[in-house]
Amino acid sequence: EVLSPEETVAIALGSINVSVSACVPPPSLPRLLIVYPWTQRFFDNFGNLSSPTAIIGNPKVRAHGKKVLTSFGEAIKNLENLKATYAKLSELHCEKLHVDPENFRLLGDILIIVLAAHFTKDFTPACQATWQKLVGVVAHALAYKYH
Ligand code: HEG
Repeated sequence: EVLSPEETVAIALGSINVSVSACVPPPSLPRLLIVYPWTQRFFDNFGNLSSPTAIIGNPKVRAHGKKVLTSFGEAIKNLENLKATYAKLSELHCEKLHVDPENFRLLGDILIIVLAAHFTKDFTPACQATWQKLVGVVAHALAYKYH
């Protein structure tokens, strides 16, 4: 899926009524690890992931979730040039981390759910539609260097 010029501008100007930084308080990475427990295997050096409480309280998970969201924020600033923006990260996730790109989609969907739970009725269907596209293009760009 491709973002229309209008959508690109809407995201870049922050005129859609949620922002990535605003969603840092309800984090999405712990949810990924809780809802899809097999994703925990990528983080086996992160310490205690033995229960939802442990995952939510784990400082390494928290720090990493922030890193991922910050990087996600980069996408919003570089919508015209996503493949180049994520080329290095795509290589890292493929060649070193061996993260199946399906997980990018799962994380994108989790992010949408977190946004919906947090912003409730402000997260309108139109707003969701734009975010679905955004997480789609990010997942696509991150999978670009896979072979
Ligand atoms: Mg990834 C490292 C971004 C999804 C597993 N991820 C990183 C890093 C960034 C990043 C910026 C740090 C790179 C570095 O240190 O140079 N990740 C990123 C984005 C997205 C994503 C933008 C999707 C939107 N990552 C993702 C998913 C998984 C995953 C779905 C696994 C289920 N990432 C992963 C692991 C590391 C990174 C295991 C290394 C963590 C570490 O050991 O510190």
